[in-house]
Amino acid sequence: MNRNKFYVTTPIYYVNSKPHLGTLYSTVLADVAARWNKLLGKKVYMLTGTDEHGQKIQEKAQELGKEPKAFVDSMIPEFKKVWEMYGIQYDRFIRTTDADHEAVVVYWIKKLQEQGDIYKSTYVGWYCVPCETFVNVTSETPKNEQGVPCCPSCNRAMREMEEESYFFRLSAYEQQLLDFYEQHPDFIVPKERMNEVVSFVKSGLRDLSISRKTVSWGIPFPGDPSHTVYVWGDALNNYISAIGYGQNNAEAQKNFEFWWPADVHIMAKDIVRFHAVYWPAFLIAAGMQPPRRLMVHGYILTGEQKMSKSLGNAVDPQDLVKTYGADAVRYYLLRNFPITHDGQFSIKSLEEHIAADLANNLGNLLSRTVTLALQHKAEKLSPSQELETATIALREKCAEMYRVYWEEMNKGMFHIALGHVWTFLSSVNAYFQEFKPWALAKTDRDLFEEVLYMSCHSLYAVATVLWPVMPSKMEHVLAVLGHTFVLGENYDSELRKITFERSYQLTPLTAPLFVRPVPAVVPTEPVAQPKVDQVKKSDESAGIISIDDFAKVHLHVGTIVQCEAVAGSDKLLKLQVDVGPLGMRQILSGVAAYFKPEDLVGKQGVYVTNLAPRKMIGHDSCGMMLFAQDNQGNMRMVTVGGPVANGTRVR
Ligand code: ME8
Repeated sequence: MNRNKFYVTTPIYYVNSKPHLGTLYSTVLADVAARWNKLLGKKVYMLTGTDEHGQKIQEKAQELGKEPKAFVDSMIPEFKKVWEMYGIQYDRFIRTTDADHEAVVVYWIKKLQEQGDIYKSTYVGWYCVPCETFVNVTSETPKNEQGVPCCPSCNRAMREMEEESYFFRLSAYEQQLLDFYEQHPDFIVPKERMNEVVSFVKSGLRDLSISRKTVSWGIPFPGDPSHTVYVWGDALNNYISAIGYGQNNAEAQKNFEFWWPADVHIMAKDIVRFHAVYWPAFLIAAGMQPPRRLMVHGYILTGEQKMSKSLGNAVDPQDLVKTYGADAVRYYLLRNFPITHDGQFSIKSLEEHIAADLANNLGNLLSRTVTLALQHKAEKLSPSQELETATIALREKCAEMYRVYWEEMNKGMFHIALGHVWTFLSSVNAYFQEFKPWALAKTDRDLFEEVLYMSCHSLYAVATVLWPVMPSKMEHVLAVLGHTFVLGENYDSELRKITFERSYQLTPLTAPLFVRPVPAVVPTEPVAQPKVDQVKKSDESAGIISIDDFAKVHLHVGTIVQCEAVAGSDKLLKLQVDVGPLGMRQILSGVAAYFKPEDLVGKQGVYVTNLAPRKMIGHDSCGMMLFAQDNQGNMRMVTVGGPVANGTRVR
């Protein structure tokens, strides 16, 4: 296995409408993974593109009175524009109407035909046009008011079909798929998705229809041009056609052998079955290895619904970039949405992250350091020989931050990786505050320079590790510290070292790194007010309460997606908790003596969500996390017996 290459893909998006925040999310995840691997010194190939054939696109073009090809051509600039705005560095933008891709699909089908994996029959059943999928209707399938079965994935009414079709012998690959899953238990992240896939395959695979007779907008089916290739049979092959599969030339073949198998296909859970069942079966049938990993992320929700083009609740990334800038939105997407869970988008939480994490914790540290150094003619900072214990400890924390960041980034757990960076930044801010370099400037020049040096060292490490997430802002931070960011430098081995090696040549900051947004007037999530107790008064003297009294307390399950120490307090931890439909909550909890922030990140706990918000040393706390402490002082978080959706009420 070539560990020095990294091939990452996004889904190829349908072009029935322009990109929205959900499609941007997958694309940013892929870009961050690609840049992270570049930072580690690997050869990287990132693929994105568009899925342009099929019934859905054909009908959309008809609706607009356009020829399908003219319609799809008209949509491409929209995608490329948004990816450029967000600094997406793809190596190829593949379109399923590209000639080399079409040729590969034809080659692949012919190969399957020759080996007897394709036969002609009739498809009788239901089809979901928005998902471009055949659905096996059972008694469990939901129906609309007219009694028409609805798609289990998107919930829209399906169409009944009876159509001659070519079938791929998917059922013949059932055992090989099960063997593959068993040998590759990490094939799908998160693991729960893997269990769903395995039980789907175990329940028995039916052969898959791979042609459509009534859809003319597609690749003509080899040997029978009255059919076109089913859009998923066409689209999935983009991952191999883009890198030279099936071409009759040595260079393309070499290229394919170098990059395949893909290291990670990124997607949301809506299209897992296509990637985890059909795609590996197609590949195994044609004699290729399945991809190494599927990274399946959650949905960005608006309210409680999946954000989607067709539901009309989509946020336009072009609007966000104008107000907040690309890097801040990229950061928000990675930090606010735990990759394995659904998460709600809100302008309020976007602005809170920009203000607290970017403008305050990071931007202020940079501007305080640089301003103070330049004010006191310390524009060149070099490592001191003898160091304070606190400096040595912080330097070690810096290397430790990199170690855990590295691990989480390689697992694709970007939100957790970022949590570690901000925990470290809190320590740097606390160190800065403790040593008060503005006072030291007059009393102890050596220590003053040591503190500023340590701060630059930390900012250098932070900016380098954050480059994949916020490339343009972090290159700027590095430039202010006197370093030109160039890929190819051995940042990985440098960041692993604990020693001080660099000198920093500071230049003035001409503007704040991140502008704190003027808070949008968005009401906080409405929390239903408890009804006035109209039932008989409970026996308060005995401590007995009625069920209605209990119902006044709203308890919900939530996942801690960030946790950090609170500067100036040794008791408090500041938690950002994903409470599902109730949104992200900032909750302060007095348990710093018992837990390190990283112990809590990613854990599900139980929270009182209707406590009146209160301020604790300048920070808002909107809820209370429940803990249990015994007489020996053991402190444990209150949690649920197994994972449940965030926002689930505890009763
Ligand atoms: O399915 N939250 O294309 P598509 C998070 N053409 N991610 C979201 C999202 C949301 N609300 N909405 C969309 C297709 N996505 C096929 C793919 S691949 C060979 C063919 C992202 O335009 C997410 O990655 O419907 C999801 O899987 C994908 O867009 C679906 O894009």
